[in-house]
Amino acid sequence: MRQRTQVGIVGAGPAGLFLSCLLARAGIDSIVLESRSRAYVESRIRAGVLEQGTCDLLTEAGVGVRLRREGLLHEGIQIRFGGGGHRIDFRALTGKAITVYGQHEVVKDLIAAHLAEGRPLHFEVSDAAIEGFEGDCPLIRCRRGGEVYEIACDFIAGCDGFHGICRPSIPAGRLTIYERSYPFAWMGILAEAPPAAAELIYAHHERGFALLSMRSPTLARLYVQCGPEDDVADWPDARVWEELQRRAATGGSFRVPEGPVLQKGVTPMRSFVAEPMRCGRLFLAGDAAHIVPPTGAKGMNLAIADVHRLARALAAYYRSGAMALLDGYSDGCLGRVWKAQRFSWWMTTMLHRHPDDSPFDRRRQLAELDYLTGSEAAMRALAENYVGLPLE
Ligand code: RFL
Ligand code: PHB
Repeated sequence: MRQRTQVGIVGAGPAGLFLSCLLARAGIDSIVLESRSRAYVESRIRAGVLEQGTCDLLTEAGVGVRLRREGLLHEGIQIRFGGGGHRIDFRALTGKAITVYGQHEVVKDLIAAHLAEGRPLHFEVSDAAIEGFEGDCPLIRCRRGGEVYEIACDFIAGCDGFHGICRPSIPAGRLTIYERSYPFAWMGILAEAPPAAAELIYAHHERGFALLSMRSPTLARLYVQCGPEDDVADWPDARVWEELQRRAATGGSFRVPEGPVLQKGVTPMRSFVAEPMRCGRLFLAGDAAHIVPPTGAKGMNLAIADVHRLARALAAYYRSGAMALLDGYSDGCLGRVWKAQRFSWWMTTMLHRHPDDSPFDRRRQLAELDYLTGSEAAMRALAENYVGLPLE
């Protein structure tokens, strides 16, 4: 079967789904192709922190109703080290806040709106491949229910994440890759337990980093720094709880509330940028173009900012034929991407234990945490990045 659309979108993560939503608002047709099942993408536990700007964009597009009702508004975070906690007050320092709302809930809301509006979205496609994007006839080819399915389009949006097929389809030599890996990873659990505190706690400890987050008043999302090669088998539940308790301990009676572990997984830590985020009529957005370590909570927010810019550029093109915004897409996105890269790298290096650190590095790291939590200027710099830099 062969169909035509204006924008063919590969990937139904936050980037692909929100792009389709914004394009529909501008009267532009799209078809979204996803390799996984609907159930899989709706239950994939990932990000949890939405910048205020991200919430505003989702709300303006009409997909923020449940987010406004069920999302948890947080006006600060706590940085914990040396057994003491230090609150960073986002509201006082920036006038803004963040919302804790699971990425899979955003995905559910976007899919529900998509299907309710009758827009095409195909799950469980296989063997997706793209061609023709360097000329005028981009084509996406895949298999759907065993049949060959082709989509001819004006533009392809590569929203297929870090392991997708769009970025690798760009001919060799066109992209410059900037990359850094880290000598640690995160062991993350979702537990049926109340959150440890009203706000997120980022804990730096001799034994490694720990993060106490949440999804709801009855679901905790918790992470501990682990080795880069560690596997869930290395981390029985009891070991995860023990490390959480030790790393988050204060001098007082603080305990992380424990409960049944519903999900467990390892998140590798990587910084990655592919430049430019475009090749002819193929535009990359979100994790397909860049990855940040999760310590700054920026990945999904960047994906949303990218497609906001892309949708605006495509709308200008379909209104008047103007290419200027499409031509400026990559540079426009990369300014924000690199600032988020810097912030995520900084949060990561400041808060984790680095296996090769010298005693000098160690003292400098503790001095940095001490300076951060004692200086209003330094706390404001963290806060304004964490709540999200202005979209334009
Ligand atoms: P996604 O979400 O990976 O979606 C890509 C989609 O493309 C599909 N796909 C294909 N479809 C068709 N054909 C193919 N050949 C395909 N190949 C892939 C995939 O199945 C998938 O559905 O990318 P997108 O949309 O760019 O969104 C990016 C975000 O998912 C990511 O940046 C965040 O999850 C990162 N992240 C966080 N971001 C935040 O903003 N705040 C956070 O608090 C935060 N915490 C996190 C995170 C990521 C984590 N993990 C697990 C990596 C915490 C963790 C633990
Ligand atoms: C999460 O709740 O999953 C979460 C929160 C903050 C981060 C990363 C992940 O920096």
